[in-house]
Amino acid sequence: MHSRVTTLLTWGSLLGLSQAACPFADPAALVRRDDAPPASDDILEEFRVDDSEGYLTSDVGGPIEDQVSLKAGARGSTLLEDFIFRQKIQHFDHERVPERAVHARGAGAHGTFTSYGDWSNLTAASFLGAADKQTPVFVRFSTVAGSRGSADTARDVHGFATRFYTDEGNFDIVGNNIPVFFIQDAIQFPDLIHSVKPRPDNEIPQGATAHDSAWDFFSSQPSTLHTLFWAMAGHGIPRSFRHMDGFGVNTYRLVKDDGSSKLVKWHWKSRQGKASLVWEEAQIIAGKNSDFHRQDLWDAIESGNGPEWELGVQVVNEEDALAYGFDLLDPTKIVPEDIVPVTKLGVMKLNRNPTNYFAETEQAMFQPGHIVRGVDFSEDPLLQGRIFSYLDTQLNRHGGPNFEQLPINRPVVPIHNNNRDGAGQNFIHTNTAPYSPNTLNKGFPQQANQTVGRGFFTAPGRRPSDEYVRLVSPTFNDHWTQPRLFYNSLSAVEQQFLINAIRFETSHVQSATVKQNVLIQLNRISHDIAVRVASALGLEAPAADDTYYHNNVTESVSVFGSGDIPIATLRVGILASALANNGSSVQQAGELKEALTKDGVVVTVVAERLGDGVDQTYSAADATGFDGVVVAAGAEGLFAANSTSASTLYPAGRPGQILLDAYRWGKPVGAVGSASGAFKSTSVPTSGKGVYSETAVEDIVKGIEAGLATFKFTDRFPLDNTE
Ligand code: HDD
Repeated sequence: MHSRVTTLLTWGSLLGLSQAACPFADPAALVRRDDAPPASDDILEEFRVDDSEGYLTSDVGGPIEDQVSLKAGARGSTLLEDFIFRQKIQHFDHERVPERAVHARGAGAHGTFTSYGDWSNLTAASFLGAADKQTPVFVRFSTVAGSRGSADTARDVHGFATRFYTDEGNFDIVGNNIPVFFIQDAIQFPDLIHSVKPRPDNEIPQGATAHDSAWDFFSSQPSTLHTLFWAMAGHGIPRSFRHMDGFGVNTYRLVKDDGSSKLVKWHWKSRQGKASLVWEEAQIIAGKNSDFHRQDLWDAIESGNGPEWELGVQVVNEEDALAYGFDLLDPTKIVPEDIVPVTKLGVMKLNRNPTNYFAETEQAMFQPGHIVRGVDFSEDPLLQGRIFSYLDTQLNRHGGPNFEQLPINRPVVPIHNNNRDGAGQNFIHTNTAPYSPNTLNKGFPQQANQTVGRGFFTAPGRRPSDEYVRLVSPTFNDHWTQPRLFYNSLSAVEQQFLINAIRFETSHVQSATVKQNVLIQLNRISHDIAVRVASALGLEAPAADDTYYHNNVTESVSVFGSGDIPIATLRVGILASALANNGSSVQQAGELKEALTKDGVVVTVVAERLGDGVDQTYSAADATGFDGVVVAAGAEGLFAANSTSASTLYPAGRPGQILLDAYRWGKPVGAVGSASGAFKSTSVPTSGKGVYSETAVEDIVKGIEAGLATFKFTDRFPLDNTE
């Protein structure tokens, strides 16, 4: 490991930024830097410690043995003198840093962003300054409410935080997979989080909003309703991190070289498509594999199928901030994509897993305040508060002000300023005049501004809107129009899922007042929703109030039904028998596997025991691990209720349970030839959408692949009988 400072100076001189020949003195030298930092697809390489050879050492380098402590005799007390013992135990005692107050559970990955073009017509941001320009990125996905060890598939908003290591400093888009937020003013964030976190007395429930305080807050603070609806729909339980879109949520500004600006909303559009689990499936996964999402991301990257998202913006003229019937500064509103389409600026591919979870993912410290030249904030009061909160929280997590020097947080450009000292200072500054202005260091580092040094645009063109007040803007007052827009834009079955989710959550609420308040708020969005939720709670819905209702719809809010999900990396389980029929079904499973694998599908052959073409046992497999299930001919005997092949190798009825669950959760299911008997034995209909019963292997492959692209056959889920 060698010093990063050396490297930074090397890059600095490559970029014309070394202290010795500072270009800031000469504006002519300030040309746009379209060349990305050198070979930076692995910016952490120099910090890695390779333990593949050498002796164990103490923290200060002396070779040691550390398995037995120093004692006063073989049976004696341990001696205080044992510095090896003390160092080892002390380090262990301090291994943890405080987990994130929210978004504690997450997984990260490295990748590259590639700009589609020169976007200087929109922004001076250098990473968007040229076609094919590449910028290293690190992304961390997360859930919000659960603690670090909670289950991945808890129903929740999901974090989608991206850091661009640009050649003009770090730029973070700290977003979510839902385009809106619960509150409009950052000062309410502690209230929101205290209400959704577990009860203060018994710390129950973990990573869930199905409890009184969450719904008390939601129903008392109607700004939450829009985000709540997205979370209660499929967006709260995505199939994977790869299958969700991302949003910057707050409105930002893009600023051009001439200082003019536009308002923008950031979007990440998944190239894997959007897909979600269904609730029962998500609940079962939470027990079967609480690492479901991080495993999926890791496996996809390890197999060379790293996920991709296109970065886009919705661009709105400054003077149009109020033109659409809501305020662009209000983070509880979407700008409907049918009104302002998304302009795609570039594509991000994640292609490398972290080498060390703690050093990279846990220590990644994102901030909405990390912006680069060409990006500016808006006056959105939620964003304004976020700019403070993230900086502050990093101080708490790291224990000192030098967290930006951690390898995962360092920019790839040199740092020159007069910030000094503090716990964990890594840099060895040579400037003996660390203040500004100075003459002793010839005025360096010099001040940069909009005209010299490619400095930040400081709030270009921004003016105070009015006098100081502690007031919610009247333009923020409508909380019901957009939840209804969202609901109207869902398919009938998605609407049903949303209602079922609210029924599930509010059935856990004890307080009669809270339940009544929930119905009052739902009724302002839709009388139908209020009636349907009330019917499950055994309550009366309030009378309809037509003053709130409209029939508008928009696009891009659904997670089911696009029918064109790319099938590569989706998982199919082939249920076979290694013991019946001389294992002929395992042989057929092999043929199915070969054909599906060619198209990138990840196939697991399941049978009673491992070996000879069998990847997994029935005792360990279940439908949560597969996006589709096929029964190979010859295995049907395992599914019969009075099966003679009943085995003690797995829990009774497991093969049938896998098939039935897959069907019930809307997944494509298939059977080859005689295996269609498995459908009958498990009461799975032998025909219908997404059910494939064929005699030829190639026909099953064709069917199941089409079924995977559809992903969920939503006609299998019953709808309420409504008028
Ligand atoms: Fe936040 C973390 C996203 C509002 C305060 N937030 C955090 C993370 C994401 C978001 C993705 C995890 C970053 C990571 O992976 O390390 N937060 C959002 C979005 C918001 C939002 C999209 C609304 C637009 N957040 C928000 C407000 C506040 C915070 C209003 C406080 C006033 N958020 C935090 C925090 C966290 C955080 C406490 C915890 C850990 C961290 O910052 O680094 O400061």
